[in-house]
Amino acid sequence: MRDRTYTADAKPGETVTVAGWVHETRDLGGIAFLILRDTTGKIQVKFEKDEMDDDLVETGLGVHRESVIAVTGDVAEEPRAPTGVEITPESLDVIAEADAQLPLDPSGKVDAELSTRLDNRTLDLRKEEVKAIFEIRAEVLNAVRNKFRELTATEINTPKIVATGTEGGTELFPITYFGKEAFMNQSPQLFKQLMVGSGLERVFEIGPIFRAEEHNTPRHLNEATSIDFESAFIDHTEAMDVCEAVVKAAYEAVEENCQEQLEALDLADEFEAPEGDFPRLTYEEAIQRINATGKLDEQLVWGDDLPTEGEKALGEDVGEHYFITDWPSEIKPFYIKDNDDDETLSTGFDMMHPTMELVSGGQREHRYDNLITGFEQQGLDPDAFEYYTKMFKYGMPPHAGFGLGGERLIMTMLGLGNIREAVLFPRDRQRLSP
Ligand code: AMO
Repeated sequence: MRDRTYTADAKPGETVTVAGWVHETRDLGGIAFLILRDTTGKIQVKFEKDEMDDDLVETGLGVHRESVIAVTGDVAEEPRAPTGVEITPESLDVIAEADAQLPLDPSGKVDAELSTRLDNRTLDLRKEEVKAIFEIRAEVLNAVRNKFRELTATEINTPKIVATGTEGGTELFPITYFGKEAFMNQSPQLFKQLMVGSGLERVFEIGPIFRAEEHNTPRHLNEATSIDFESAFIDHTEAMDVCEAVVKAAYEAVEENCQEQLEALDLADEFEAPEGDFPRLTYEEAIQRINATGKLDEQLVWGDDLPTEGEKALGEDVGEHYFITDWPSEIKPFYIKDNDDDETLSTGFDMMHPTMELVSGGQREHRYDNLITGFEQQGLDPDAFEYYTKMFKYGMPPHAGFGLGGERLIMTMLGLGNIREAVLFPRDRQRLSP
């Protein structure tokens, strides 16, 4: 529609054609109103029954809510209208009539279960506060991308159909690939590492990862968006600096560019970009602090992975984003380099929001022999990864990087109760469609 005007741009004194959805109609007798909604907002359309063509009034007031219509008419100031202006229609076209019964109420007056919302995402995203989440998500990804580019990283895209997994064998989704077994990739880990040895040196990727985890929890997805970074000639502490800069850039962009969306989510007053350096705790300090909270039934000992309740207790204690460093080597994956001074410690790190883990990263093992030993120690067959290991024989620089969970970043930023709220069409144990 070339001559369409967004409702937000309709100015008093103009004659415009607006197009969108029938948000509601209100018939007050001699006068009636229709509220038309588009992506920029809402506008009131006024029907003065005695002064207008009967057909026009009948069509305008008879059309079902959520139908798509176009209205042409004069715009006038009207302080009592929701946006201060209203249109007196000259013509009204019903472009796509909606059923009288809708599976959920986009005006938000009637609450719907999350599953009903996810089954009807089109209607769900007609709600301002739901649309706002995805506008913020787009802003976050844009800010992250800009920050990486500013840090001279090149955006890459790596295969999602692979021959081997990297993040634990039980979490792989097998598929059939021309009669051979293949898998959906769990992480671009090995590919991004291969690229630090290429002419690119420093790369990032924003793309899907697939995890066949059995958990059906509010913070796990079976298809998630991973924000990955990897760079040659940096160590894990420099990777942590980049990680911190990227997360801060995402918050700052939302604070600067998404006030309207934050208002729609009722977060405008409390939203704050993190300031100051994120504290860096060692794993040992972390377990001591968790134990000291007394919130766990059993005390944690060296070598334990941090249970969810432990992360929660520590997060409450720390109260801001923080890193956990110096993890025991034995609980970090084969590609993470051990500490040069103490090989029981790794260079792996996690970055945490007070409520959950957002990032894993570390310096990588770039020495061929150590890498092969690492595979064997984790019970993995190095031959299956030859495409990867052999490149370590042809000049692989020291390197480090991280993977940041995109949906967890948005979930924690907006205080969403369920990670599915941050995904248009989530994939979980029960949900494969839409
Ligand atoms: P890891 O497996 O810890 O590390 O994943 C990195 C981050 O990705 C997010 N994430 C998930 N989000 C939602 N649902 C899931 N099932 C899920 N799995 C992971 C989390 C997590 O912190 N290759 C390493 C990264 C690296 O070392 O560069 C990796 O994949 O926020």
